[in-house]
Amino acid sequence: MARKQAAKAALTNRPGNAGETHQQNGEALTTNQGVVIADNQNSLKAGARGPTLLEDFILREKITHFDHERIPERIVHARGSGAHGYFQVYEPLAELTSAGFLQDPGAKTPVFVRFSTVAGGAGSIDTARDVRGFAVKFYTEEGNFDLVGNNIPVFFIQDAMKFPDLVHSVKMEADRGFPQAASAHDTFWDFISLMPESIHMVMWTMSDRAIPRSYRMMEGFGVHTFRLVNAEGRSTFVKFHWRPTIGSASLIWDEAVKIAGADSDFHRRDLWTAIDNGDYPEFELGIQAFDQKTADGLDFDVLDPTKLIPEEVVPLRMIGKMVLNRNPGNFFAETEQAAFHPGHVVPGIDFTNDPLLQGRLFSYLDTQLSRLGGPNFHEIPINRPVCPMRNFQRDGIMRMAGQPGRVNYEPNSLDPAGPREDPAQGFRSFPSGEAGEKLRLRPESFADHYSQARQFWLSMTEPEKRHIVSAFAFELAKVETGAIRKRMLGHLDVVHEKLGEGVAAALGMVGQAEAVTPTVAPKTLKPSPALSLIAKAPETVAGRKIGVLMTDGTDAALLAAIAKAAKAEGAQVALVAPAIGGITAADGSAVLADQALSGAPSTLFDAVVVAPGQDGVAALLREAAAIDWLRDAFGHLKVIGHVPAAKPLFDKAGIDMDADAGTISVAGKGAAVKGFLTVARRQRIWDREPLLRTPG
Ligand code: HDE
Repeated sequence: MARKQAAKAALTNRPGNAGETHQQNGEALTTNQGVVIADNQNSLKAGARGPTLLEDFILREKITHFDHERIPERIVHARGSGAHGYFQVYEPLAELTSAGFLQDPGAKTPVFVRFSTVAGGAGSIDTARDVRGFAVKFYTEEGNFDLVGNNIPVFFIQDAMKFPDLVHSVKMEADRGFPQAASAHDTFWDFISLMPESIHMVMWTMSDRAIPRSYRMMEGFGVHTFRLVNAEGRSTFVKFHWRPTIGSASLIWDEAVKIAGADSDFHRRDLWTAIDNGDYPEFELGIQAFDQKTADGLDFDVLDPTKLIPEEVVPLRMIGKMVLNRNPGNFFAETEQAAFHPGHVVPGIDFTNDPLLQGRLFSYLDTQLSRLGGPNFHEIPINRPVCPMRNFQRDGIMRMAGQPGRVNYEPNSLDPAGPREDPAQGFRSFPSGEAGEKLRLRPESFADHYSQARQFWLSMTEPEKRHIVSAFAFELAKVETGAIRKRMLGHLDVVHEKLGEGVAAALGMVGQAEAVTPTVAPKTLKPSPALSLIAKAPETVAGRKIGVLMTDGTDAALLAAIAKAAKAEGAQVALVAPAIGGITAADGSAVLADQALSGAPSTLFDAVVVAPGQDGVAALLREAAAIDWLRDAFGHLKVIGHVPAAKPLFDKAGIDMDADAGTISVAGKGAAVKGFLTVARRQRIWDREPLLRTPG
């Protein structure tokens, strides 16, 4: 207390700052050694205009700490956003696994999740076309289990040996340092065009999956085949899946590009805001569990990470739910310092010989050493297990644990109470029989690179197919080297002639494909409807955001009706006005704006209402941002509610107020607003798309 008063006195009595009040009610500011700081504004100088003194230990401590504030960013997945929550299993899974956190439906296991993009740096945009990381750390009573997955169920390469090449090719080109967070450049497509095993994955990255609407609306996948092992030691193969309970949704490419400019933190902000509003993201955990016999019956190898098991072949069993209900208190301490590792498993979960997984088991521990500075990163609070952790590892850079005593080895007789191995409870690797020659070889069973790529194509709805064609055309149009484009067209012809033809036409390169002869001719597999996002999209506005454009003279009762109806369906509403100060509604009431038009283009919303007042609309006609607001909403296939007063704006934008099922009058308030929301549940008016853009 005395210290606090002294600090206050120091703050208010400083020469040159008389009368200023800095943090009157806070605790005293101190150095890292706990010394109270009297002046946090001025360095120590010899005379008012003299040189700064080297003895200013307060300045030097502060600046030195600042100079070292950054740690190396992750070489991949550098840009990410984290959230805390919990996981709860639906029913005991003892028949499949001995893992304790998968037994008790009454128990909540704390989790920390980090979603990420892969290619860009830590400060890059959120809406890049890219794979998203979906890493979950379960703090179980038996140790931490990390499920370090992606939002796409397959991967680019089959063997860890190729990972550095893949990543080098997709990152900024080495000489010029661009493009950032983009695969649309020569080195990436050069590599891909020479790696047929990557073709299946690029079908996914060119699909809508690679431009998710929100981290809350993405599926997640463990990718590799793992094992669950029960108490009797029986192993079952397993693929892990996450499913968002509000359904998956994606952006439209033009929208993603524009959002990148309007809000480069779009996904980070969305996740943060949803949790802040108590609108907690939820994901169900599903598994595909199968035995060796099923694995043997598949026409691909379950150890090959470029293949998936269609849900129609091995159905998904939902085993539990994850709820994300707390934002990090400090981004750096939690999200940045979180250290995930596929090798963090608990008894009852084990690996397979997937050669990509095997390589990852080495890589993640290694990367933490350089990123977090040494072998003690497990002591950082975000990484620390919640169960006891005791062993004879000692010392090293940044060791926190005191670890008193002379016994730091085992076996020992000097500390009978010290930690000992426990064969009954301890982790035991599944004793899979392994034998073979030492060799560097890709198994024959990994050789079919195109069948599942074709299956993916055939499983897509028409809009999704259009988007894939457009994405390939966009990316390849950015490739300067013609030979690479031609090689890629050859691969796409093998995937499916319609795909190859579509992309060639969009590029204006019909007939220029370089023929590719696959080692294994692709089979035409049965489509898997579960692979399409649009086909299984739930009709809902839950978790979505509705933007309402208002001006002076807007009907306040309409705004209230929209807010009420949206709330009832779990959607958020943002009121957008020409100025942040808000508007005077038709009834004379003042309505505050959530956002100003200049900073809130319609790309930030899932559905919109154009609700100007009779007089207010005139000002909008002079605002390019207002005209773009409407045009973009229409171009991005959104459902648009309107009032009669909006007519001049529609005319100026060249859009018919009765253009299609997605342009709806809300003038009737209650019932009309409900009608608007019912259509908005469809999320996009796909029929509009072919009228607005040709693939390419
Ligand atoms: Fe990663 N990966 N990866 N990866 N990965 C990293 O670890 C690596 C792979 C994934 O939010 C790094 O801590 C290799 C597949 C996620 O912190 C690094 C190989 C899948 C994250 C690394 C792969 C992933 C990473 C970078 C091929 C989906 C972000 C920093 C053998 C199943 C985790 C770090 C987070 C991060 C290596 C392939 C997912 C360098 C060598 C396949 C979600 O260690």
